[in-house]
This record gives sequence, C-alpha cells and structure tokens, in this order.
Amino acid sequence: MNSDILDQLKNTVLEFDIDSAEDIAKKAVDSGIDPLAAAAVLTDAIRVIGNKFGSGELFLPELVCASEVLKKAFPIINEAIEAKGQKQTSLGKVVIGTVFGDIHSIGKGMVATLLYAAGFEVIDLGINVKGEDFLKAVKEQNADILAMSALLTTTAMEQKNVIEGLKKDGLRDRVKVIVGGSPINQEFADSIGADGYGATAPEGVKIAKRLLGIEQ
Ligand code: B12
Repeated sequence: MNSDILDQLKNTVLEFDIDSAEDIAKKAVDSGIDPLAAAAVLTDAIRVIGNKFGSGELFLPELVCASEVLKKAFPIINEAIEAKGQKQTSLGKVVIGTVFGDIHSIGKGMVATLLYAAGFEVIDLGINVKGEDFLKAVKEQNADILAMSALLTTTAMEQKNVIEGLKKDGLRDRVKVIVGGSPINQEFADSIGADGYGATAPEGVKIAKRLLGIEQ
C-alpha cells in the first residue's frame, strides 16, 4: 500500500503529471508514510530526469514540467517533514536567483532544479532579485553557494555589484559565487571575481560540487 503511493508519487515526476502532483503528495502524507521516504522518491525521480537531460535524452520542456511537479509536491512533503521535526541531508545550501532588472527565469530554473536533483538544498529567490535581497539571503541562510543568472548584457554587471556588496558586508569569504547566463563567459566571471562559471546547468552542478570539494 505504502509502496504503491510512493510509486505513484515518483511517477508524477517521471510522467510530468503536474495536475495530480498535489493530490498524490497529500495522499502520501495522509497515509502516514514517512515524509522523508516521500522526499527521497521525489529526489530520485528528479535525478533520473536531470541525468536524462544531461545526456540529451530529454529536453527543456520535460525538465521544466518535472520541476513544476516538484514545486507542487514538495511544499506538502516538506511541511510534513517539518511537522515531524525531521531533517533531510544535503550537499550544501545554495541561494539562487536572476539578478535585478532581469526577468528571465528558464535557465535559472534549470540550474536550481539540477542542483536540487544533485542533492543541494536550494533557496530560489526568483527573478529580478535586488542585490540587498541576495546579501540578506546569503547571510540569513548561511549559504555555501550564491548562484546568479543574468541574460541581458545590461544586467550582467549586476552580478559584479552583488559580489562587491558581499565584500562590503564581510560575507565574501563565507560563500562561493557561481555565475551564468548567455552573455556571461569565463573571462567575465574572472573579471568580476566570481569563483565559478557554468555555460550550462549541468556544468553549474559540477562547479558547485567542485567548489565545495565534493568532486574534482
Ligand atoms: C524566453 C526569452 C524571454 C522571455 C523570458 C521568459 C522567462 N520566463 O524566462 C521574455 C519574453 C519575458 C523575455 C523578455 C525580454 N528579453 Co528575452 N529572451 C528570451 C530567449 C528567447 C530565451 C531565453 C531562454 O530562456 N533560453 C533558454 C535557457 C535554458 O537558456 P539560458 O537562460 O541561457 O540558460 C542556460 C545557460 O545560460 C545556463 N545558465 C543560465 N543561468 C545560469 C546561472 C548559473 C549560476 C549557471 C551556472 C548557469 C546558468 O544554464 C542554462 C542551460 O543549461 C532569449 C534568446 C536566446 N536565444 O537566448 C531572449 C533574450 C535573452 N532576451 C533579450 C531581450 C533583449 C529581452 C527584453 C529586453 C526584450 C524587450 N525589449 O522587452 C526583455 C527583458 C525583460 C527583462 N527586464 O528581463 C535578448 C538579450 C540581448 C542581450 N544580450 O542583452 C535575447 C538574447 C534575445 C535577443 N537575441 O535579442 N525574453
């Protein structure tokens, strides 16, 4: 019975079933299943999707739909985890967002999803994020990594402003900064003092792991 519900939950991600995600997550919680087991099947499922995306077997629309399923199911499972006072293990905490003045969300969302699938705790601040809000989140969440996305040449410099803000607030040594987005390249990332740059979301995950010493 319990394994049926866990299979159903896993399949919401694998089959991109956004409409059923909330109901099945609620059903799982109501059935008295360990919410950590429910979180684990969701995480396994998004890992499968993330790997298939990384190998070119799946494409952007599938990744976006799978992450929409997670957005529906996870708050319900997380609430149950918190209510039980349980804690999930994580590779590290990432604060992510698209910089101020920029409303492009798709690439940032992919990076957030794949980081999550890889086992990071991800706090997604969304789009058009003010520098002060990045700084506040890094400080309050004690983030290991700050990941910023910029899609416009006019907003790319905002990544630099945030890094300067980290320095000014004495936070720069506490957090690794990774940047990305179509106008960004390694040279630009180096010039603004970022710790890493990823041309793609899977590369972002590799760099995040490398910066935290999880992988070479
Ligand atoms: C979709 C889109 C929009 C949508 C965004 C919808 C949404 N919810 O995101 C809408 C219509 C809202 C939009 C608006 C605008 N857009 Co627009 N948009 C695009 C478009 C077509 C696709 C962007 C996209 O999602 N790509 C797919 C994702 C997957 O790719 P990606 O974001 O690059 O992310 C990948 C990597 O860069 C990397 N990555 C991204 N972020 C990060 C972060 C980290 C940490 C790491 C490691 C990696 C990483 O990983 C991702 C994939 O693996 C591009 C054109 C293009 N070909 O890129 C123009 C484009 C980005 N837009 C452009 C412009 C000019 C605008 C507008 C100013 C248009 C206008 N005059 O109003 C507004 C900007 C509004 C604003 N203030 O932000 C220009 C930017 C030009 C420039 N160099 O500055 C582009 C390049 C189009 C063009 N050729 O002119 N846009």
